[in-house]
Amino acid sequence: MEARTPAEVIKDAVTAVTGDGKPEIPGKPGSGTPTVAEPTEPAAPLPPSHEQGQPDTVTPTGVPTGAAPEAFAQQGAYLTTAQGTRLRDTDHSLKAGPRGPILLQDHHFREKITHFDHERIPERVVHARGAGAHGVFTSYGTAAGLTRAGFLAAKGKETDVFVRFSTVLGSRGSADTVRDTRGFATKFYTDEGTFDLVGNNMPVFFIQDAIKFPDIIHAGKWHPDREIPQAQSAHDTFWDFVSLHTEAQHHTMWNMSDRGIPRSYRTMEGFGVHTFRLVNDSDETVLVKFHWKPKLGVHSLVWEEAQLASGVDPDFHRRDLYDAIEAGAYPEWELGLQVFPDTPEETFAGIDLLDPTKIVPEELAPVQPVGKLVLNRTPTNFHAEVEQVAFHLGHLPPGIDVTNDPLLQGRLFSYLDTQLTRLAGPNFHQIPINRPHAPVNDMLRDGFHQHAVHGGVAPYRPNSLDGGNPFPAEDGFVDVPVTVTEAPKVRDLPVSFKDHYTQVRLFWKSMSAVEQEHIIRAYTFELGKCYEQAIKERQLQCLANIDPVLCASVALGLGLPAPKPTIELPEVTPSPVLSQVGRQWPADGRIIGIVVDETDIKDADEVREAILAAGMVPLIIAPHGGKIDSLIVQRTFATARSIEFDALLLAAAPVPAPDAFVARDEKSGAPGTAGVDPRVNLLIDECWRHAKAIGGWGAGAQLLRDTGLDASPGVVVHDTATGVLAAVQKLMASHRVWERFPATVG
Ligand code: HDD
Repeated sequence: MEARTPAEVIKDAVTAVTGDGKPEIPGKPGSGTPTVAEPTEPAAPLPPSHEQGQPDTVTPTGVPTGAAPEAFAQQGAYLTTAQGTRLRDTDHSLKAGPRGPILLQDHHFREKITHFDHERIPERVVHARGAGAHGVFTSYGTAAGLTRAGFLAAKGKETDVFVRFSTVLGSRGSADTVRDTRGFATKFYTDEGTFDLVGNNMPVFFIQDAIKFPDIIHAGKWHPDREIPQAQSAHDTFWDFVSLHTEAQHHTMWNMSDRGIPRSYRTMEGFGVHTFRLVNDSDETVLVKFHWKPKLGVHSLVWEEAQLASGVDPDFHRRDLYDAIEAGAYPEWELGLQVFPDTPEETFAGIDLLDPTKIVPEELAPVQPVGKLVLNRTPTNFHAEVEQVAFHLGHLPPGIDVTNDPLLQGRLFSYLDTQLTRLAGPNFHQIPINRPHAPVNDMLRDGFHQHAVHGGVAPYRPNSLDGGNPFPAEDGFVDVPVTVTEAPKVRDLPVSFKDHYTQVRLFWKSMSAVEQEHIIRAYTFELGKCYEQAIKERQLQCLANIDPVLCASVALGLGLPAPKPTIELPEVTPSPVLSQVGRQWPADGRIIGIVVDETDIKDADEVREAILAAGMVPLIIAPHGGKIDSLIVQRTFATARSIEFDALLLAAAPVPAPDAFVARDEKSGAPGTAGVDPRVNLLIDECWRHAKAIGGWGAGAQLLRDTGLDASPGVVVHDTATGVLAAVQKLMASHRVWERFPATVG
């Protein structure tokens, strides 16, 4: 085929669309692009569709609200005002003549614009960026002896849930894959009242006392003068705070570890962080910590992937969650409990259970599974559900109570308080996503945005006018009568809270060599972004008190001397379960990219089917969109980027098309082969650097041989496509080809 210049190709393409190559005149027949006929008169008004009716007649979780059909969000087929008056025109404001000013009397214009002007609500003061989904929690019944909470006690009991995942520091529009803690907040709509488990993907917190929360958040968020950096802890005020408040060192180490950059919400653990108190039918109590264990295992991105994703696809985690649910690969977690005797000391194995900067290693107190969570439905309307969902640690059913953890105590105030501004008033519990699934008979009345039409005349107790209603319940919430020690009022914490380093060392010592290397690189990157020398030096001192190798390696990267520890480094017993390396996981829902081209689609369809049958997601990547034979192309070389794939298969070694808009830079994309499309070389290169399994057959296998990559660990060449897939699947069980580190960019 004769090569054409890009300008010629563009001209041809434009002519193909407009027919005559002339500029398009909107609405003028025959001038090029087809005009779309606007439907004006439906034969008969359409009944409200399922989606239209849903928000008002049932809660977003599917429970009827008892609302009359007149309360549907959208009714009929005709455009109306908010008052239901049908409209003829919504595209032109009412003017004094076609060239005149808009008239103040244009009530439709004013209603439309005023409502639009007020469409946004304040974003959350923290955890502003998030995504949510509906699901079901099924109890195993194994907690029956520990708690009277019905949703945990009864075996097989199903409870509707809504989960919201989030980052902490960034604004609503910030990127998903930044290095940060992730929120993991679950609303259980139990028959006995709503239970909110408002946790994170890390089991410890920065501070021990809630009174410091505004301070750590002011330090972690952007600098107040320029409002940068966005969604980053790599700046001076964050490191100033955590190096001065050394209780933050444990949480900071978790953030610098691979846990700070999860692969997906589906591959994160969740933790209730605090110790809670359970009470059973016999009024016996135990102390517990809540854990969510993902079915797919705990997996992370590598730092370069996280950075790429922030630009290539800032919605990376949100998209992954919704794509997985829509593909039927429902995310799953087991809820588990670490159970401790409820002793007056509130300690276990010498660990203060009220200190939210401490974990209890699972080797000392195993996590006992009590139920399963499956997320199986995406929201219908993001604002109505994900933005308006309101979590609160005080939403507790009978059988679950709080402890005196000073962070938890403060949170009990903050979550109710924040909704008053964010959701504009005290009636946020009536917003559909927040409506309990248990019958509500409170004595709360009136207030902004009151949706209920309360009957009766006596919202007080006791009363004789409303027949005594509502009545106190024998099986109501139990405030466990914990004895409060007689002690003077103080602004202080227990002495046991003063050890800020032992468990940080425990975490460091529990990491594999690869994970330790990632931690060193993360500290070096973040501190390298700070300007103040004094802050770097102070943080290095904290690292010296954790581990000399860690400190020396980061100091080397910063070009600063490594200080000596100021404390005696404690002996610690590592907790292997904290490491993400060395275990095998199911590959359900993982994504495999398959590179094909016109010449080599042999076997690609068969492999695609086999991937689907294994519960994974195949994505066909080709030089152009549309179809190649019967194979539907899902990504083109222009739209595919390696971050999306957990493994890469090559059915072909595509050469750049002669007329493609591809810079033919044969130096780029190493390791690669000259003559191969550079975007394919880049895919292979990134997948290799990020330690992903790579496989090829036919021309794909030859390409891997030509590059010499076939000798690398985790690169599979085979005669048959099915042979390649089987080997790649095996490799994916450990998530990454760990042997390929440390050659990888971390
Ligand atoms: Fe918080 C939101 C988790 C300490 C005050 N927090 C919020 C969310 C999560 C957490 C997941 C998002 C909820 C959602 O999706 O709507 N927060 C935690 C964890 C903590 C913690 C695991 C420590 C163990 N938080 C904490 C403290 C305070 C707050 C100590 C205040 C004293 N958190 C808030 C808040 C937010 C919030 C300001 C913002 C939006 C909201 O509550 O509803 O009230």
